[in-house]
Amino acid sequence: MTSNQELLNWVKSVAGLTKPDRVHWCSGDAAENDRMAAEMLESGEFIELNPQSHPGCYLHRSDPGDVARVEHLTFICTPDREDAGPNNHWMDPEQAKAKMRSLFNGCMRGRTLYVIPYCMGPIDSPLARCGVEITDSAYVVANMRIMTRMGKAALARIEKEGGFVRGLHSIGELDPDRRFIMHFPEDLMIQSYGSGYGGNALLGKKCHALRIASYQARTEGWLAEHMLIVGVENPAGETHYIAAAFPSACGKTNLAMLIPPAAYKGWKIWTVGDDICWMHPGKDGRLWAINPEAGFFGVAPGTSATTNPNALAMLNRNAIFTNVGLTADRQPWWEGKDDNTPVKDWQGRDYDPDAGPAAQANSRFTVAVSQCPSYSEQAEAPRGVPISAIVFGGRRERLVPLVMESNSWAHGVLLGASMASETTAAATGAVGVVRRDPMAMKPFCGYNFADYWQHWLDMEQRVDHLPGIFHVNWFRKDTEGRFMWPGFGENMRVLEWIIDRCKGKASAVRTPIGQLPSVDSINVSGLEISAQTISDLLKVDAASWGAELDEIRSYLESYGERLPPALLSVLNHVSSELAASV
Ligand code: OXD
Ligand code: MN
Repeated sequence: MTSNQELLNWVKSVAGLTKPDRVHWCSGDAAENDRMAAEMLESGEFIELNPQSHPGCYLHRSDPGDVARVEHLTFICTPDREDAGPNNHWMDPEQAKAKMRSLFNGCMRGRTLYVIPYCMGPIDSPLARCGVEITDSAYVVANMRIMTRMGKAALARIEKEGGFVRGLHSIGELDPDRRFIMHFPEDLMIQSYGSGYGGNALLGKKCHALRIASYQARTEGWLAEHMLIVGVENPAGETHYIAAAFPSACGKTNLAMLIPPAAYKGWKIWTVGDDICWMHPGKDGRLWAINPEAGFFGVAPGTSATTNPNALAMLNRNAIFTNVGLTADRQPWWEGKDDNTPVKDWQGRDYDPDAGPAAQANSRFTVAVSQCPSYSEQAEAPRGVPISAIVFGGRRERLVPLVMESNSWAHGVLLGASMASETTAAATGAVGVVRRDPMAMKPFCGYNFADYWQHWLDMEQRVDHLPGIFHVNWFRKDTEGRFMWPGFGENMRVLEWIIDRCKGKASAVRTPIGQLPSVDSINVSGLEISAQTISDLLKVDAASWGAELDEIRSYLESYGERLPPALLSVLNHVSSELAASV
């Protein structure tokens, strides 16, 4: 099994508590995967998709009450409540452990306990970190095999290094009243009960690579962020890497594998990651990033040959689909995919367009990053890729310009800290409501946001050649409610401006809220868009911004004494410049 005594003892004690019928140490090899898939086909957890059109693909239907992350049931458990901060739900660690102990007691009777050693990041990267997830869900094992470097190699690394993050998961009874996702950052430990879904159950993702890793990153002097990583290669063969943070379901996956428009002949986009980015200060004074994941757990609805042809191309083999519809010839289907007609909806009922969509709004695909046509070879580089620009963004119908650059690093931290977005279906709760989502980390930061912003500010002392910080908004609407910017592949034009700014090439106009492109510095060749629309996309309405800054101030001040004074002083500076500009 393993030479790591700590791991062996932990597995033994978990088995003693949960009382499974069997314990299986996952090797991660193909034979194991095939065997488990066959068992899941037998039990109905997997439904085989058309082997001609979708070889190696399966459909999984989750419990209808278990279809998204549950932020209200997700806790950070630190001895001092203040360390979790107002951005997190908090529970006393001893109380949380006792609660979880009683839930886990005997919960795996009749089930198999799977031990999943995994590595977040390239297996030989010094920037990678390991964990072990114990679960009673075969579906979780199959997903973890795609999403992480799982099995023998990860176990060998754990045995060499010693340390690992401990994650214990059981689907329990899938009862929403007995569902908790607990994090114990100081113990590098996660305990999750009562959900089999995505970020609640695949513990390497949000729980480890963001909540626990953000805590580790602060202690060790790096950044664990909710960001995609993309390489932009120009016709001269020069590649710049961009890390970009957007709240859930705001198009990160689409941007990560964008196809440049026809006007960008010779340009290429290289996908390193679509959701999580770990950035470390390098010896050369730059920030170097890895994608800790090995797969995509992407939102299916809306993914089509128009919005994301690269995604569609990678989804015809070795993929798991969760909560999508099914066509008569057993192909996966979701709203916006193509003009096939589904015969079954995501719950396996006969499809009735009047009874709701065929695919659940947060239905997902799980697929290896390496299957993406724009997959970057550099995604495997142990030292990571050097980041030229950090981009923050949100879904805002009004106010926020298409793109702007921060006036300084600290101002960039303010841009990130004051991010806001209209909510989507990725989490339970109301959709379309504006909420503050600093750095897109609101549901994912494992400690007090005030300390997190200080950590971001401190990077200025740690890194000699910091990336530029930008803010984008693809979602601004006109007075008739139509999107003003075409988005998708055309976002390339904004990426070009960003990279040119990093190279000191493109021109910008300095405003109190940031540096905006001069109207003719965004390349619109081949794009049907009026000069008026471009200027509207870049409009800064001082009165509305005054109100926005007031809201940002009261949001930031809700963090009380821990709020970094430097952040407040940048905000004061922006406010007074804005007031002077009218
Ligand atoms: C995700 C999310 O699943 O952010 O990536 O919700
Ligand atoms: Mn995400």
